[in-house]
Amino acid sequence: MSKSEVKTSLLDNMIGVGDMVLLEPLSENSFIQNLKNRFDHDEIYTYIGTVVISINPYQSLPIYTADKVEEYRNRNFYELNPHIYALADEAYRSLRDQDKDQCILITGESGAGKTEASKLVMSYVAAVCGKGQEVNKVKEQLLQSNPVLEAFGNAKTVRNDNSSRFGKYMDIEFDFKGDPLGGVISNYLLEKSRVVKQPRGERNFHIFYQLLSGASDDLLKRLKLERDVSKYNYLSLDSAVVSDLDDGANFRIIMDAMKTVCFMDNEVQSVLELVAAVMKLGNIESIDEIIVLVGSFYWTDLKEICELLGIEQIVLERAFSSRTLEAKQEKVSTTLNVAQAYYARDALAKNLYSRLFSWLVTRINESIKVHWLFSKKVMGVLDIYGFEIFENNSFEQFIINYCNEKLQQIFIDLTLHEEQEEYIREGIEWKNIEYFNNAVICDLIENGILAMLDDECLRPGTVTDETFLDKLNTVCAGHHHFESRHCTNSQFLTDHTLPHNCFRIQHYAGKVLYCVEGFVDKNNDLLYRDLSQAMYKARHPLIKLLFPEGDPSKMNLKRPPTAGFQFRASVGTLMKNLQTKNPNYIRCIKPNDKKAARIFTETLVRHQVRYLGLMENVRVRRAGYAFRQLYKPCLERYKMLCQQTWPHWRGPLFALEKKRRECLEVLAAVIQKIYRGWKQRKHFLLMKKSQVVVAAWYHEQHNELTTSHF
Ligand code: AOV
Ligand code: MG
Repeated sequence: MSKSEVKTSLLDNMIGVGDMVLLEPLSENSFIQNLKNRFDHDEIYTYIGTVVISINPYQSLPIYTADKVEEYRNRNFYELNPHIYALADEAYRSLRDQDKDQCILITGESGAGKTEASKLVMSYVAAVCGKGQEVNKVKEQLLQSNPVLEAFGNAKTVRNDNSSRFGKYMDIEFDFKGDPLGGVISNYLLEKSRVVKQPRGERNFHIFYQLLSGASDDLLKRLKLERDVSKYNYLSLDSAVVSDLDDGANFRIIMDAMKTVCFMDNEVQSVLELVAAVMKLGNIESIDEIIVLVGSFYWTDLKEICELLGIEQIVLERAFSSRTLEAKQEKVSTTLNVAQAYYARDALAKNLYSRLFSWLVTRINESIKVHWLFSKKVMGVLDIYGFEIFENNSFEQFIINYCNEKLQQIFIDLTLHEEQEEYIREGIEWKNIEYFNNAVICDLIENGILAMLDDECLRPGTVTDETFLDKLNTVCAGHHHFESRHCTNSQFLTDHTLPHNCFRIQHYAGKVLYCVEGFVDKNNDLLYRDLSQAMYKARHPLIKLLFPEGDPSKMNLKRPPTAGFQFRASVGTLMKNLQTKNPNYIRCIKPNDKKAARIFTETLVRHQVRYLGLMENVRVRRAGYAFRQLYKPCLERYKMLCQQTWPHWRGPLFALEKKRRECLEVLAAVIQKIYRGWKQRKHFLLMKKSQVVVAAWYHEQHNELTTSHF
């Protein structure tokens, strides 16, 4: 069969080309046209081999029904229309049947559909894996952890009405039969600055609005809250109502979800008390313009916070108005000025909320933990905050974009670099395909900027954002991906329009201008000891737990590692963890900047296709071998097809009809080849893309042989 015949048959019932590997001719334009053609027909998924490209439809499509789940269940990857379910099914089956730990890596910029994709994968796996009362309970808990964490960790941004403001990695653990046992969630740096201030057009975390809108009058009264959003300084007003979000209904969903995840009633109450306290903290204002004196705060809110948290009012008032410094074992108390008092108030609100968030993750983990130890298989699902460029970018965007660089690095490493290296190792003739390796940017951030920031933060003496930028200018001078007003590189022309307090990084996904204001402070992430001690003195059990460093007996504890250091370490651990698993990629693309259905902005998509390295991905895939398997399992599986490997062999299978027989004969020849080649090469590289297509086509026609039979 000729290649063109194969293609025609595949295209018969498919819009455009389902697998970019088969796209003829291949160019960036034809690639984008194919995506557009499919998107226009509501085909949002397209493959590059086993990588799934997913374009956000911004509308609910009828493609996630129970019937669809059944359609994709136990079917081979290339058999049906491209779908995220096919990837989920493949990953699940290879975990269950081949004992390979899997990870699902979902990438794409903010609003591209990562979080939705992660939920689709999880719900698909939950639908197809084992049943039974115990198993169903585990599944429910795993699934219901999502709405809880989204309520506390997501917010409306200009890019996405439900933007993840934290990174999440969830390991789902299965037993040998493939039934889920439980899981573990890791969270990465919550964007806590949002608690006290949001950019124009954005909101605080969902839970604040949900609570005010959905709580009963009685509950609000107990929490000493008023329903009116405008009463709270920390809650933005201009975008308090988001058209697609029903905060009230969502509040009830979250409360139910917390029950499913086994939060006790008193725990839920404690959590809501802390949320209320954070909201009210924003309302504490100094009535004295110059110096904060005890008793000079607006009284009601402070009093109510103290009642909610079980803190003596005088203790909190003192902590907001003075600071104890220790020098040479002597304690000196200084009075805070108004700016310092506001700073202390905001620092407390941010810390309270982010610690509450981490506690929620820990608490959920307790519920979904696997209690008994035996061999288990793991599927990890990674859903982080996507690459973002805002009008004003600060430390948070820097961290978020760094995380995205690392993920892009894994993709490059495994699909472009490692793939090509493997061919070379196997002694296969290979023409190298060029691609941009962002390792150089990861290095700039890790060993340049973050390392320098830590040096500054730990240095004695006066340290400011400006001294940090000065140092950066010296250390990063000449780096191709770094630029600031006082430091240019050979790639960019000197840009005198750059503000003095900024630096610019040429990321894999575009140039981002970061303002250094707040970098040192956010990296230090320190809370005045007076505040942590005040919190520790609270009678509220949860709040005491959240501020262990306030314990007077732990006064001499070393300072905690900086935020940058911790983030870098946890991302490093995550990357190592991911590399031990079999990766499955979902590359999410955002079709337009309007959050609107049916609009495909070509320039926007082209930009993403470029920086995601999708063209290089197709080229490597096309030139390479789509299927490979180690000799041993392959021989084991097919030894009965040929005389040399199977003593009971009784000749070719004449009873079969012609096409099927031909196919098996091809396989038999291949098995002979493997047998002869045994021990000469580590891997057996079996099929070029055209042959895989034959197999896939063959399946469609005869419902028989497909690539995954190998
Ligand atoms: P993100 O996770 O990639 O952004 P989301 O998964 O939150 O993006 O998607 C943004 C919005 O797009 C969702 O709230 C849905 O309204 C819509 N959407 C995404 N995928 C689908 C789909 N498959 N079907 C229907 N609607 C969809 V961020 O967390 O901001 O990086 O940080
Ligand atoms: Mg998200």
